[in-house]
Amino acid sequence: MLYRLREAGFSTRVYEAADGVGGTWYWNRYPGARCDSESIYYNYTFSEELYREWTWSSRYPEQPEILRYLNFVADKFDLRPDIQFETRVNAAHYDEETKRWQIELNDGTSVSAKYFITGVGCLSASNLPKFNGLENFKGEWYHTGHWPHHKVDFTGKRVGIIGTGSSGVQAIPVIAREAEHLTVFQRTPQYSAPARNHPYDLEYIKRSKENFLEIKKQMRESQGGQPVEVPTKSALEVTSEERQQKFEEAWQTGGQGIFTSYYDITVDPKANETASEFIRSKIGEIVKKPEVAEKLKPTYYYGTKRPIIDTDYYETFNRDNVSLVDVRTNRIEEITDNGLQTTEAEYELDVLVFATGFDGMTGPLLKIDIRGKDGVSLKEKWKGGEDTRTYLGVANAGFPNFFMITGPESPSVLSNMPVSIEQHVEWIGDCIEYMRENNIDTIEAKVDAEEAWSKHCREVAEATLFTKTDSWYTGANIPGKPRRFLIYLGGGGAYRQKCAEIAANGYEGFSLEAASEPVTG
Ligand code: N01
Repeated sequence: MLYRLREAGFSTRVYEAADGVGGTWYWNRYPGARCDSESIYYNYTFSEELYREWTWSSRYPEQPEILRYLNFVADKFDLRPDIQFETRVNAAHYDEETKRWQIELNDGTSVSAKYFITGVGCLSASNLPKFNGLENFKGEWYHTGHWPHHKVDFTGKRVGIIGTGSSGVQAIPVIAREAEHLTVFQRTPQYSAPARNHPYDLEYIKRSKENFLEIKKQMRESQGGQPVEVPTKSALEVTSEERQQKFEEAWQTGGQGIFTSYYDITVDPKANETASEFIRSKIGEIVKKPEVAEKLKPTYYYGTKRPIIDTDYYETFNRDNVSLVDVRTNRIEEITDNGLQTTEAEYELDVLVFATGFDGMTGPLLKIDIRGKDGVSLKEKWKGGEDTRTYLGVANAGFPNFFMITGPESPSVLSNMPVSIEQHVEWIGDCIEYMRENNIDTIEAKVDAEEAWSKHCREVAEATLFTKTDSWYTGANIPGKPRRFLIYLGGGGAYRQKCAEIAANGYEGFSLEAASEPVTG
């Protein structure tokens, strides 16, 4: 966004809480962290030169490599001089008199800006559940989403980990190899498929660079931001042999192939059960102790929590130094001086890892006191999350000249994030340029357009199984958080087209107010 606006001649300043670039890939340094989109599609595409200059080592690179990439981008485009690091935005208030945003920073200073854009991500507000007694724990404890910069040494230590989402599933095999003993505290078992990560061969990389424009086009037009074959068949219209073979191929290839095998996996309970049962049967084959395998078998609709890909996750439970505790039945009562007490036993621990996720979607935005017209905060407008509504996931009625990159009700986390980020960046950049060219002072979503978009999002989501599962997608992971499904499921390609049409129609659904004087940056 900085690059896009700076290139267009706008004076732009970025505020960043960390002391470096990278966002998710800056904070999530836990062992085993890696991306689950194929790396050749996990890129910016605004610069072909950038695409050609960077070479990924493998299919699913690890966090340090992705962070290196983001630093490479920041250096290549000389972004750092316009980024103020180690600075949090505490508040942003719209001043109706001046038609400007007053932005309060945690260093006590404030700045005034014509446009206020958030790039706070969907998963940056970490969730540390309130367990009694954590303050008394004598060992070390860490959250995967705020991992320290130094290496955490698990050698010879008794480690406990709470949480078996994507972060836990990635961290568990790596920690298990180092720790004296690892106890996994699992509340909900997870479906996971092998990643089968492998180094890329040079020919494959060469071809992808040569086909940059075609790959870019496919990413942008696709449903999920990656050129994946769109399934045309129902899981229920094929024979069980054919289905089994398809699932088996996906399992052997590794990655998200089961999720994208049939079009009705996340829509029809019976179709879903075929994929769910396939993964459960794999767990039964891999995990040697039947009682452990049973505990690891999920029952929710596969894919309605983020589908996970792993390296040796289920295999890890065959190790002698790993044990699994089901905290759904054997509840965590408190953290003690020496470990963790459940209703049935106390577990002595030297290190406790919280892989307990995030207050997703609205959490990062609501951490900032954002106030639009009449001093109304985003929190008030969204009724604390009971009535979160946006226009296209990018704008809000009552909040002029405020844009959210990958905000609630856009495709965001159910797409390949770099593609969705770029789409918003381009759209917002184009919009601000349009305003300058047409001497428009303010742009604001109309209430009825917002209502219609929000309703459409809900209708699309309600037609799927996503809303039937407790997950961070629905907000169910945060005690007391109102349940809302805030991801647009109509597909990234179709969404891009819709946004483009709205812009082409003179920003349909927005109120545009002409400026009395020429608009500058
Ligand atoms: O968080 P999660 P995450 N007591 O919310 C458990 C992205 N990501 O950090 O399922 C006990 O998925 C909770 O249990 P339950 C990706 O989008 C991507 O792992 O709520 N347990 C669950 O097991 C992902 O979806 C990658 O019953 C408690 C776990 O903690 C998103 O980030 C890698 C608890 C939290 O799982 C979040 O993933 C990592 C409690 N009080 C993350 N509270 C890639 O591969 C929570 N839990 C790119």
